[in-house]
Amino acid sequence: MHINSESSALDAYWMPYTANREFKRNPRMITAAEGCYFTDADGREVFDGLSGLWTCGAGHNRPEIREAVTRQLGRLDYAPAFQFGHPGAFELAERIVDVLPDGLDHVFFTNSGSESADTATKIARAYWRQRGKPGKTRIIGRAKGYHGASWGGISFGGIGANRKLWGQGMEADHLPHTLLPQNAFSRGQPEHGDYLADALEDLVALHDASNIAAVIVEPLAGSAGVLPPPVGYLARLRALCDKHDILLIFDEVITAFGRMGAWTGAEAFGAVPDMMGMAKQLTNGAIPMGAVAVKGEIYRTVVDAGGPEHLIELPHGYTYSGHPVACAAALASLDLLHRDGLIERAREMAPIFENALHSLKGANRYVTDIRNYGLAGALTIEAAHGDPALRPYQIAMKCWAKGFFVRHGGDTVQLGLPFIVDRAQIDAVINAIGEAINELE
Ligand code: PXG
Repeated sequence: MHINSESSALDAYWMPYTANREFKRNPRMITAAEGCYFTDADGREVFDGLSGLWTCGAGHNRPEIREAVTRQLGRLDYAPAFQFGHPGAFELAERIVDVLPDGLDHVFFTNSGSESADTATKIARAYWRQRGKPGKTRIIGRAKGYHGASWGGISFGGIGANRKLWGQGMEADHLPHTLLPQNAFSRGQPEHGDYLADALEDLVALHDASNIAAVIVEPLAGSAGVLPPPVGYLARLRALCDKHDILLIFDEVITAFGRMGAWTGAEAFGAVPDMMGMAKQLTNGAIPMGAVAVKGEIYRTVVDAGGPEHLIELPHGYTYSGHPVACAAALASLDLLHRDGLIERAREMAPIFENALHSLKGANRYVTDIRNYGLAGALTIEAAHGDPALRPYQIAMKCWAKGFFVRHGGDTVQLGLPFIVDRAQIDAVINAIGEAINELE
């Protein structure tokens, strides 16, 4: 197959979340990866500034994960997920619980972040029904939230571009987002905006808490362009959910397993949800897998109300829930995070990254905001002729040409550095972004 010029060879594949026409005219084909670098079809090494898609913090092609996957495939390739088990899934659930805040002590496996968001919100409704409150069905998300591409995710998600094509979704409401102009260029958690959590009171006044099942938010909004929570915001949201008997779900698909310089966003920001969705870094991106952790009371309520013991308590799950090969990859990945101290490493590198990223303030035209936490960061770029997406796209393409993969999304350029990144690599990617911005028309 010719991958550079013969666009007809690229026609059949309808690529996800991709500008298909542009890509097929200008393919960026990745053929190998090692550590912090991709190799492209021309044999160039390209620095991976997003850890895959926030997935590969431990670096690419780690032999420990590769070997665990190979071993597992040689022993047990698949076991039916329903009504039968295999040891890896039970071990992994325990190992996940070990690194989560106290209380989140049961784990349901999915295959993606979207399925984790769907699963958590379905469990929320099941929980209230089994507690004798079947009216509590409404799910509240947040503007600029991203919870995946399923009907649930696009409904309680809050990114307009991901919603407008589809029309009617499921019922959902949205809290206001936390991107305040007075917080521009904050380092780490912004100072202003904890009061934005109080908008939940308005939704309770509108619908009554007897109709509300759960609030779902990302502790740090990722896809919308790295929005760390204002100081005190998540604690305030937690207190309001407690006050009104509403479950709080953290979507930690990007934030869990090290990106925040802590095991979870809950740990980093000091607020514990009732349920937590995970994916991405769980297997270091090597095999698709997601998970939802829930508090014991939620598990017990649903399971104890399940009727006779031979009946299924929660008629929910996926053929590949807890897939043996995914479990093997996740166990090996968790081993690596522990053994190599990669959570601490991410925490140590975070201030170095913060300084480098914020050096782009003022030095460059068009940069209207810079945000960061842990090893996640983003720049907001001024719109060109009313098109907010154009300059971020141009910056990302210029970076790619210079040998750096950075993410462009909406009016932002985003970075999610590998936990194994070093100072020189941080400086190099920041310099490339700075140059790219200065080269804009
Ligand atoms: N929740 C959150 C918080 C996410 O970030 C999903 C759910 C959906 O996960 P799946 O595995 O179903 O795609 C995500 C995914 C980006 C980017 O660059 C982010 C995601 C996916 C692709 C790109 O911001 N997040």
